[in-house]
Amino acid sequence: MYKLDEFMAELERKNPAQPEFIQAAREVVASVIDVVNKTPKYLNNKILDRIVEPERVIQFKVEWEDDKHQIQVNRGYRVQFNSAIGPYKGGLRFNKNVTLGTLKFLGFEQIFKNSLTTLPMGGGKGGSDFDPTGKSDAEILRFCRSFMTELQKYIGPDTDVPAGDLGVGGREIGFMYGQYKRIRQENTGVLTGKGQTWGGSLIRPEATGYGALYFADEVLKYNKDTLKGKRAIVSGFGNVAWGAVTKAAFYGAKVVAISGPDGYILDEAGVSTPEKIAYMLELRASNKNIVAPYAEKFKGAKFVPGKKIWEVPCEIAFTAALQNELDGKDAEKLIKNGVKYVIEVSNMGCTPEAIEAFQAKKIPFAPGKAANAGGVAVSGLEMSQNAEHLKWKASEVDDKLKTIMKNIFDACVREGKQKNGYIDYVKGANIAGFKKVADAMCELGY
Ligand code: 2IT
Repeated sequence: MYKLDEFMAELERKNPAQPEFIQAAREVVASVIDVVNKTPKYLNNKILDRIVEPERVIQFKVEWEDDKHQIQVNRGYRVQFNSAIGPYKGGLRFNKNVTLGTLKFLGFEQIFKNSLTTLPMGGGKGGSDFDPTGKSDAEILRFCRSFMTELQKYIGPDTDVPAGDLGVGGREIGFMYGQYKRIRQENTGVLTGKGQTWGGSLIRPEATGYGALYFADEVLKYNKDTLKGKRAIVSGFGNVAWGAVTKAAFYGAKVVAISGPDGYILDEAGVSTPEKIAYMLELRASNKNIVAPYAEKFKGAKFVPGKKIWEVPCEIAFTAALQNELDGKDAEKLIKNGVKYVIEVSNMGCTPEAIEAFQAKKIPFAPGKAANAGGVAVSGLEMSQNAEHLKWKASEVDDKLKTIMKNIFDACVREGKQKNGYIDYVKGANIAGFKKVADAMCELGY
């Protein structure tokens, strides 16, 4: 029999200075421990001990030359966490705060998220402590080339298929895919999130944000409610926030705030016009990592420097920036201001204290590994298209994405419904994602 505190103490001892990984692991283990303890095959297979250990961790040196002809050194990683149900799949994050612990948390989350999509994908994550802020395109190109020169040794279309994450978008995927092709002479789907003329899937850029809104739509419908007319806020202003704002506008919800590391934008008229939504992409492409210019461009919008977006009253809050961006205090503010639904679109966007606060008030809370799975799901569809050397229509991909998000929602309800009728989406997502991977691991032997 497993005991939560004992198991976690040992995991912490083995993984010192990796608090994000420990946080992600504790949440999953706490959700599944009763199921594990009641299932002899999981106990006999030592399934928890085995699932928290990455199959492989690769760390490498990335040397590149900046525009001043100075040599720069960064660290690159790929965490190949679990391949029980398919090739490792998960993004690459370029951010100055990236450590091995960050990528282990992301890789661990990815195992269960990918399992939830119903597609055959294992879990992995990679990246670098490279900081794209303020870099020129030429510097980004040289970094990406050097990064892929090493990474290409460890990946392949049926082995490990990276994609984008924070700091890695279409431009970076292009530079890395170009180098992969140069070295390996292969036009295979070794990365996803590719450009539309060289193997990318339609809807992939929008997929994470769209998927999150499809999920939110299901949550609201389940509560006999509708997105139409709802006042919403979306943290972040990157690719994911952009997709979420676009689809929120489609459903008739009014997004009144977005945010960046410099503060947040309050736009009571709504961030929902095509011009404003397009401007989010421009802001991101500038490499400056700030939202302040939005308020200069659009009259009536206000920039609030240095403050967190969660003080803005709203009915639906979407996290679409970073892990632990919404803590217990933020949750109290949102609750006081009458928040009705919280949809985590960033990976582990909420601290355990925040989740506890929402759940204590019976506010529906959708965790990232369920709500943001649309991104990796369409990555999986991109792999399918690449494997059959075809490209599907946008409507075909979008329909499949919608079906996948509905399936994830149903799985959460099935595994997460409490006696009082409240849906614990955290537990539901963790149990449903876990079972498939654990069963596969049992069947594959050790
Ligand atoms: O967090 C994520 O699911 C991603 N960054 C997307 C991963 C992918 O392989 O598309």
